[in-house]
Formats: sequence, structure tokens, C-alpha cells
Amino acid sequence: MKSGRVRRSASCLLTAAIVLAVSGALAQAAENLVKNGDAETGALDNWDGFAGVFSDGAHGGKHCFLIKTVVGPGTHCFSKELIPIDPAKAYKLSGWFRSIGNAKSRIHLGYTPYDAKKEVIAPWNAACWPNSETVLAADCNADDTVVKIANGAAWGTYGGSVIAFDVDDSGKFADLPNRHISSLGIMKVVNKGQCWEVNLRSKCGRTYPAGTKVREHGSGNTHLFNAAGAEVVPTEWTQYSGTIRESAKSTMVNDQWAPGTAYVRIVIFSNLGQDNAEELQVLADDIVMTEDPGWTLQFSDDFNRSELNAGAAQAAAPDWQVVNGKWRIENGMLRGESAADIVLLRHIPGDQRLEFDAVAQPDNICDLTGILGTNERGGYAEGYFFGFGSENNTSSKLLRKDREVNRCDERIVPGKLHHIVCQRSGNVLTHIVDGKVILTYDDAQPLIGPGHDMVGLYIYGAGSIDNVKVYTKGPGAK
Ligand SMILES: [Ca+2]
Ligand SMILES: [Ca+2]
Repeated sequence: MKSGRVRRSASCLLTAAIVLAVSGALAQAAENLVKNGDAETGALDNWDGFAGVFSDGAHGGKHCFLIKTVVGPGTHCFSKELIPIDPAKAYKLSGWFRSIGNAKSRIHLGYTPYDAKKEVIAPWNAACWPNSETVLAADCNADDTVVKIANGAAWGTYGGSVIAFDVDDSGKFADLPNRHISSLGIMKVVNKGQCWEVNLRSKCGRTYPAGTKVREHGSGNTHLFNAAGAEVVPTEWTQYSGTIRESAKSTMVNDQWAPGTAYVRIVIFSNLGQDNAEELQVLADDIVMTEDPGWTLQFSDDFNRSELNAGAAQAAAPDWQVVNGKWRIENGMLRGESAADIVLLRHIPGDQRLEFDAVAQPDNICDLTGILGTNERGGYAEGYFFGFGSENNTSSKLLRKDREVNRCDERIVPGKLHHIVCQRSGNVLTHIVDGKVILTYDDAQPLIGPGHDMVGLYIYGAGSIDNVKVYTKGPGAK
């Protein structure tokens, strides 16, 4: 059965979750994240831009979509529903197309990226000109068309460029996607000796004082066409596909998520730049976006029971081993306190990904932390410590065998249920909180194999954890 045709009811999902919780080891289903990607509702539900549903010779099922270009520079079709993505996971996008016009159509297939506020991320928000960080050499007023900057040596003339203001020049690009931007179009950049003058096409529209950090933005893709880029579609059904595995730091390119991407829409351009427009028609079917099957769910626990049934170190406990502190089930969650360290009693070889929800108790906030690469007695000291809200909630930090390798000032929000991901994929550690990568580390000698094939949790203060999920992939994964 094609995943594209699976429509699950809520009760089915619930049943599936229970089965997973009980068995603890089941391959992750590759669910199509695109609603009606196969046209099998028989209507254009969830889509804009298609000319209609075609019910003759679909690739799969009874129906497919018809794309017609009548006038203008091609046809823009997109899925209406915003699809949430996790930047630490890989996603595959594929679609089938077939030209049926008098000439063959060209197809683009990919994503339009959106940030966590569901605002579109455009090149002028997130595609940086390398090394263009500088400061305003004079105050900038909303009516100005000439803006003075200290150093324009790395700036270029481009109709799709803007000046981005209040930028983070630390190398972390934390301002991206940057919404503090000038009007569109940098027409000229002139070296005046004391400063450089940036000539805009129109009034800049922003007021900032001299000394404000600025950067040039705009040289990149508006859409992430990772599955098809101007491909000439044959008259037989042909599949196009691509996989995005990582986020870009400061660019917009086809095979990486734009900086700050939290949602996407599927986007299809047909016949872009082709002139025999009235002759062009193409069919589309089975548009499928799935999580990369590389990560397999190995264990999950929702703690919806009365007893934890965990033992002290070296006692034979089911599933969980208390290493330190106090752990108990409370209100369907796993509550830990007093420098509490717990390990999942299960060997999980291969790459590891630990996901959980966590909330701190209001009076004693310190650490809602995941552990990878440890063993049944070692706790965090033997593995990787993904510290969130460590040091009395003043910082977050990555430790390798108790030695700090990276840190940031991300903190626990009191009362908030955070979603936390701790991941080691090959040499790369990634720590994600609420969809945002907060820390990474490239370990030349990763902690893997016997003695480092377990995962755990750590709470120094007091907090509760729910919906633990452990995934594996890569060499050695079972
Ligand atoms: Ca179909
Ligand atoms: Ca629960």
C-alpha cells in the first residue's frame, strides 16, 4: 500500500501509540505529511493553483491533478496547509508528473519555508552576502534612499537585495530570519573614503541610529526546489524526488532548510520561462513528503501508569534504572528531583535520538536534560550531557564525559512544557529545544559501542518528563 493513500483516524493513531508503547520496538511508519497529495479526495482539497482534478490515467488511484498554463510566466501551485518540520530530521519529497500538452512542460518541485510565526522566509530575510556585516556610518531615516555604512567592500549591487538591520555579527546568525529590512533593491554601492554609500531603489523605510549593525541580504532562492528544478517532464509518468537533511546557517539553497524554518508548504512551478504557454499541460500525482526513514523508533513511554517499577543501580528493573536522586510517576508523567539521574535499561546501538517533553517545577528550576551514549550505571558522566537550563537555569551546555564542549544561554521557561531533542548522528551532536537548534558539537571520537549504547535523563532541581521516544539509525542500529 502506498503511504500516500493512508488516511488515519484519530482512534487508529491512538491504537498505534498504544501498540508502540507496549512493544517498544516497531519500525516508524512513513506517513505522508501532505494532505490529499494523491488527489484521491477527487477534489482540489488542500491545493491552490491546479486547473482541476483529472480522472483518466492517474499515476495511482483514480485521480490526479491537472496543471495548465494559460498565460504569463508559468503556473504556481502550492499546498494550503502549513506542514511543521523538525530541522534535525530528514525529509524526503517526491512527486510524479507527466506532460500531456503539445510540448513538454518544465517542472519545479520543492518547498516554501516559513518561520515559527508562520511568516514566509524570503532571501531578503535569510540569505546573507558573505562577510557583509558592518555598521551604519550615519543615522538612517525612513525617507533616505542613500544609506551610509562603514564598510561596503563585500556588498554587491542587486535588485533583489536589502539592508538588514540589528544583525548578529557573532557568527551565529541568531537574527535570521531577520524581519528588520529595508526596501528591496540595492542599485549602487559607492566607496566614499570615510564611508560607503548604499543607493536603494526607493526610500529605505527604516529608522536606525549610526552604529547599528547591518548586513546585505538577498542572494538566494525564494523556494527550496530540492525535488525538481526546471526538469523537462516526459510524456510517461516520471518521479522526481529529493531529501533535505540539514538547515542552512546563513544561506538559502535548494538542499537545506532556510535558517529558522519551522513550517513548509509544498510548491510546484510549471512551465516557468517557457513561451508556448497555451500548449502546455502537465499531470501531477502522488506528491509525498515523509520523514526520512533513517530514524527508527525503538522505544516510547508515556508514563500513563501508577508505578515506575524502576530499581536502584544494578537491581534488575524493567525499562528504567535509577542511578541517582528520586524518580516517581505523578499525573501520567515521570517526575525527578534532587540531582536525579535515570537510564533506560535497553541497549540502543547506532546513532541515537532521544525526544521528550519536560516541564520544570516552579520553585527549583535546574536541568531538564537528556543523556546519550552512556551505560546502565554511568549516568551522564559516561556519556553526553545535553544540559537544558543547567547551573540554576542560567545556561545550557553540552558535556562529553563530564567535560564541557559547548554552551549557550538558552533557559527553561517556568511552567512551559518544552519539547526537547538530543541527537547524535555520526560525529554530530545536536540539541534542539522547541524546534530550535540551541547547541551542536562535532565529536571526532564519538562515544559509541558497548558502554555507550544507552540513553537517560537528568534533572538537578525538580521537574516532570513525558512522551519519551528513542530512535536509532546508521551502522550498528538494530
Ligand atoms: Ca492519485
Ligand atoms: Ca503521559
